[in-house]
Amino acid sequence: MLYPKLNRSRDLIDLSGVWNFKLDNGCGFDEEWQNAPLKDSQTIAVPASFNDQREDPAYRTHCGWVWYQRTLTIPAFLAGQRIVLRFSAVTHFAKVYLNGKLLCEHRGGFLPFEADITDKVECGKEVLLTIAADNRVDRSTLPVGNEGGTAFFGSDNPGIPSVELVKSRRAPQNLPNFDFFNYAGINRPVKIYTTPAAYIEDITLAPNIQGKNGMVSYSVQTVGEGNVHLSIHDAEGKEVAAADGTSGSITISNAHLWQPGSPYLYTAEVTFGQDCYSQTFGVRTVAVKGTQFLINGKPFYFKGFGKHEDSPFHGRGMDICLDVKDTSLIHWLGANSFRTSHYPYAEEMYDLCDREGIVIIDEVPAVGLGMGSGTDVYQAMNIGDYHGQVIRDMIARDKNHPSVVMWSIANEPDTENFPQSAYDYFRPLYELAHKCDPQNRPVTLVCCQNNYTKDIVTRTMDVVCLNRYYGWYNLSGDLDAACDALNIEMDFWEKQGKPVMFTEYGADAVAGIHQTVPEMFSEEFQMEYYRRLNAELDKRKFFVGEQVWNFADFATVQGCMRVDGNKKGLFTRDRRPKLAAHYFRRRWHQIPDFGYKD
Ligand code: E8X
Repeated sequence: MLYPKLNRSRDLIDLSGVWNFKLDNGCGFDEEWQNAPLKDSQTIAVPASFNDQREDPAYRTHCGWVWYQRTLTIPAFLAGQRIVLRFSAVTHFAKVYLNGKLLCEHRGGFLPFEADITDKVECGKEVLLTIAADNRVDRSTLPVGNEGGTAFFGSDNPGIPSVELVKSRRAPQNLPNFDFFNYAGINRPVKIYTTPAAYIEDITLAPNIQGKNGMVSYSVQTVGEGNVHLSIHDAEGKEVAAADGTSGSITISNAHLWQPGSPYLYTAEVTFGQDCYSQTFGVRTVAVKGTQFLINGKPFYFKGFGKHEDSPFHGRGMDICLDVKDTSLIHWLGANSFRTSHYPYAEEMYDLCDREGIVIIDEVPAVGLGMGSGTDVYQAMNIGDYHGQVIRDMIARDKNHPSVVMWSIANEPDTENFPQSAYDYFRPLYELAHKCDPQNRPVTLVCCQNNYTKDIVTRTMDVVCLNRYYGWYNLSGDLDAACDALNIEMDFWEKQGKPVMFTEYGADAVAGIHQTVPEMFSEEFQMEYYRRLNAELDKRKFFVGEQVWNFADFATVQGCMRVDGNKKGLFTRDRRPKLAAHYFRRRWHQIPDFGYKD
């Protein structure tokens, strides 16, 4: 799916701004709020989560539909063009109305969707655009919500009569089975773009390297009549190759390779009839060989984090200034990568990482797939087809980014309690990800701290990605025991013959808590935790990466184990460095991107 762009053949209208907004009290659809201006509405900023924009507690606790509305007029001079309304993300379910008529619906809060409105609007005449968004998470959504139980890190002890009775009769609540605040609404931009009647629908570019040359196989999906021409330009704008036809292969002589730390982007200028579109790409290869993760044939070492799209006021809303700031901090730290935990991020962040030479592990919102040791979540939830659709859509959106080097098809699913059921669920999804990716990148699943001897899924992935908390959630505070336990597990993984990396390890540190003798929640303990564990991991040749949890402190559900959110950040939520950030800055500037474990 192409990112909407303004160019000589396409117009672009950004609908960001202040819209009208209203929480649904349960009457919205019965009263058909889409048919007329919202009564008693409030102002709301788009794009951004709605949750932090007002002092009304209901904005934080609301469970159900919210309504957004604005008017717009497509300029009369655009008559004759194809007109498309595009949402980069509406969380978690959207119904879109034009002048009260249902235009489209979309399930899923982290990927774009669009609708051709050419025949639905009259250029030059005002239309009423209404979006109903549902913020509920439950057993039918990704991410997964609990139903009638407790939220992640909930504190309810089952069986207390008064608690059980009240839980059965209190107002419906979102009970996320995940450790981040359920920010929702129109979190990413809403745009209108135009194309000529005959247009370019999609472009796929799959690079390879032969000797000094780049070999780029391409395909261009089009609608209508016309001929396709491709012109490849280098970073200086000079044409270096060209081709005709909807698909084929192009050779770029003496290609500049894209690689972490030294990104180089080419641009494929595609024309088709009156339409044109420019798609950047990088010449690079990604592969797993033995226990190595290779980029351009060289063994890469991941230095980085799990992140979140999370900031005060915007919530999970796109904050392009913060994205630029975060890439600056990634370079400041000497890091080279992050995982889009636990959902695909805004497209703009991937473009930024393409330009900044930062590597991405791209993750679907499959988080919370677990219901304890007594329930086979894969039997209890009928979500496999939808899970596969989300994998397809994420790859379709992000396939051309050189920064994306691996797909993660889930975070911390239950792979321990019903191992065969887990394997039967994930094997087809693993194969689907490989099949959908024109570049056939490695595929992984991020494994929760578990009985790794029972888990028969994690070891089948191309890279073993582990979230481990020895010294925090296990053997809490005892770093000698933590190192001992870590080494026992690493001995197990050494026999698997796969590359192994940490996609999470960490400790909460409340900024400002300092101790001469490091204990949990102090900045000194967080730094000592990493210092001790990294010393053990450095001894393992098959260990190919350290992604800490988390880049920055972030908002979570309320819970007895969260003090104003999750404090495992190297930075505070407003990006102030803790001691551990300075530790990693020293460490990571000494560790090369390639060959660290040679
Ligand atoms: C944590 C992280 C959480 O924020 C992340 O989204 C997923 C969790 C650690 C494993 N991984 O809690 O900080 C939780 C183990 C359960 C005891």
